[in-house]
Amino acid sequence: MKRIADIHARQILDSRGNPTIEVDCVLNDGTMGRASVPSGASTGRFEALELRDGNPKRYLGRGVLKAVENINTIIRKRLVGMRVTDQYPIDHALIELDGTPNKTKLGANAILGASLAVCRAAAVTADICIYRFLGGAGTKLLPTPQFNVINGGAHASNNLDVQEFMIVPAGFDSFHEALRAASEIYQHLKLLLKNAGKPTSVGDEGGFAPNFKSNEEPLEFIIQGIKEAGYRPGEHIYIALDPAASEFHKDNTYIFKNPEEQHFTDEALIDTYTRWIDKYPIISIEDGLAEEDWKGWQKFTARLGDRIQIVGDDIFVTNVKKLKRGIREKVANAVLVKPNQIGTISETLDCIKLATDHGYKTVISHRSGETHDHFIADLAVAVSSGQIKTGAPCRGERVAKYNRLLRIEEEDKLDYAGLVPLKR
Ligand code: 2PG
Ligand code: MG
Repeated sequence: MKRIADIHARQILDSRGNPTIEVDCVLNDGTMGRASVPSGASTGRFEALELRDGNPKRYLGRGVLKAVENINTIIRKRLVGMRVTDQYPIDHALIELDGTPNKTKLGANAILGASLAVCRAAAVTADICIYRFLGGAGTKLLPTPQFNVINGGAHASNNLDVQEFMIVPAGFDSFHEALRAASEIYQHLKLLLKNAGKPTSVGDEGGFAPNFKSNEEPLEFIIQGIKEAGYRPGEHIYIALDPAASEFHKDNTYIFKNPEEQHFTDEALIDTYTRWIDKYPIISIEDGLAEEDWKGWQKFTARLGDRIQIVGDDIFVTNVKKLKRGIREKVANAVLVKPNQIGTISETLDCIKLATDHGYKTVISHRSGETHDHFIADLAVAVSSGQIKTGAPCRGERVAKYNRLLRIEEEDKLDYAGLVPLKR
C-alpha cells in the first residue's frame, strides 16, 4: 500500500516573477509527485484565500513563506501515513484542518499545492498519467482551446478595458491542426500589428498588448489575422471574449475608459456585446457582467444564452454553492474551472460534476500568473471537459499546457472536441 512518507514545500517564482508554492509529495516506495500553484490578477472577490506574507520588505508583500510553513508543519503532520490514492479523504482532511469557509487559516494556495502534489504522486507510483488516473478508461476527448491573443485589463498596461480576446480553432479534426492554426494566426497578427506601428511585446498571458482605438478594434485585427493566415472566420476559427467585467464595474455602472470614458447600464453593455456578436464570429463570452450583478447576469443569459456560450468565472469562483445558485437563477450556461479558486482537486471535480449534471459546459482554465505545471491540461482531458483556456500560443508557462496536450494526443487515441461543446 502506497502511503505518504513526506511532504515538502518551497517558495518558487511564477511567470510574473512573484513568489508561489511548489510542493513535493514523497511516498513510502520512494516515488515523488511535484506540483506548483498558479495565481490570478483579476481575482474574484469570493475566491478562496491566497495566503501572502504581507511583509513589504520581502517581495513587496507577496511572499508565501507562511503558506509554505503551513505545508511543512501542519499539513505534513496530518497527511503523512495516509494512503496516497485517497484523494477525497485527503482533501477532506485538508479542508477540516483549515476549518474556515474560505481557507483563510492555512491558505488555499497551501492546500491546493498539497492536494495537487498528492494527486501527481499517486499517478506516478501507479505508473499512469494524471488524466487516466483521474478520468479512467472512459476518458476520450481532447479539449478545444481558447487562445488569448490580445491582452488587456489587469493583464497588460495598455488601454483595453476588455481583458481577453481569444481565438477558438474549433473547425478542425485534430488538436495539433488546431494548435497549428492558432500559432500561424498569432504570428500573422504580430505582423499586422507591427505594420500598423504598434509594439508587439506581450501581456501576462502571452497575447499582444498594444494600445487600440477602441475595445472593438482588436476584433478587426483578429479577423484580419485569421484571413492572412489562410483560415476562414466562423468556419475554422471563432472568437471568445473575457471582458472580466468585475474590473470595470463600479456603483452599478460599467465604465469603459477606451476610447473615452463611457458609462453603461447592464442592458447597454449587453447591447454592445450583441452588436459585436452580430458582426464577428463570437462564440463565447466569459464574465460579460460583474461578480455581484446577478440580475444583470440573468438578463445577459436570457438574451444571449441561446446564441453563445456564457461562461461564469468571478461569479461562480469554481464554488459548488455559487454554481447551484446560478443553475437555480438561470445564470450563464458554462462555468470556468480554476482549481486555485476553490483550493482542492476534490472540490474542483465536484464543481465540474455539478455543472455537467445540469447541462452547463466547463472550461478548464489557467491563471494569469502561472508556472510550468501542466496539471490543467490533464484535468481537461480527465473530465472530458471539451474546452481549455490557457493563454496565447506563446510564453513557456502557456505552451507547457498546449505541448502537454500534443503529447497526450500522440500517446492515446482521443477525439478532438472541436465545435461540439460550443454548439448552441
Ligand atoms: C480570468 C483569469 C485567467 P486571472 O479572468 O479568466 O485568464 O485571469 O488569473 O488574472 O484571474
Ligand atoms: Mg475570467
